[in-house]
Amino acid sequence: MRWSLILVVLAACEFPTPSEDYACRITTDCETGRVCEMGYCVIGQAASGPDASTANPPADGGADAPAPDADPFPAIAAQCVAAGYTMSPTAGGYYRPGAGTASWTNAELDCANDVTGATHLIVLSTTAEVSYMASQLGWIGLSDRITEGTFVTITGETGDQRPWASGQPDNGGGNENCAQMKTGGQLDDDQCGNAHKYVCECDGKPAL
Ligand SMILES: [Ca+2]
Ligand SMILES: [Ca+2]
Ligand SMILES: [Ca+2]
Repeated sequence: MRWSLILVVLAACEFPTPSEDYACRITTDCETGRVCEMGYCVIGQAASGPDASTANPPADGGADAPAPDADPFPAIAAQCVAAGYTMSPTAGGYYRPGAGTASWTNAELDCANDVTGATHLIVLSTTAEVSYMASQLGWIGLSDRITEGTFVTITGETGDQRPWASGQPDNGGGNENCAQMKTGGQLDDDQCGNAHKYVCECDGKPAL
């Protein structure tokens, strides 16, 4: 009795046999909305085939892929705004003053953490940025940490503005390798470990 009961239960649980209405050899044997799999029409769309592959050919590598000459900066700028940067119309870029003071290295780390590969201590590209930094004061992305006497920007940008104060840089005490903006809009090299205010810039250029 017990075994026959189990068999009845198993029979009840057996998967239903697809009716002959859904038998097929190829998908065209099936009605719209079904594809032929393992000899039966099952609900679904054909994943590939001559018609599917040529009906909507990718125009440029995919609908979501940007055009090769698309300017990526608007997207980067949006990330910087989300990270707390604001556009300065007079300075011509996106900036974020540091929340407090820090050593040059920690200031740069704070900036670089905002948007990977796009933010860093401000590099004075233009006189407009010099004027902006003169209103903020503190560390900028310029140092001679690598080679004494050779000041380079944190991004490798060249042709930048360097309004050194009279007599600067002087490598005072033999240990001044980081540039700061002082009152009056002039630069001084100072010990990198000193704590100063600072400004971060978002221009899409990575720190080297
Ligand atoms: Ca700049
Ligand atoms: Ca130096
Ligand atoms: Ca100095």
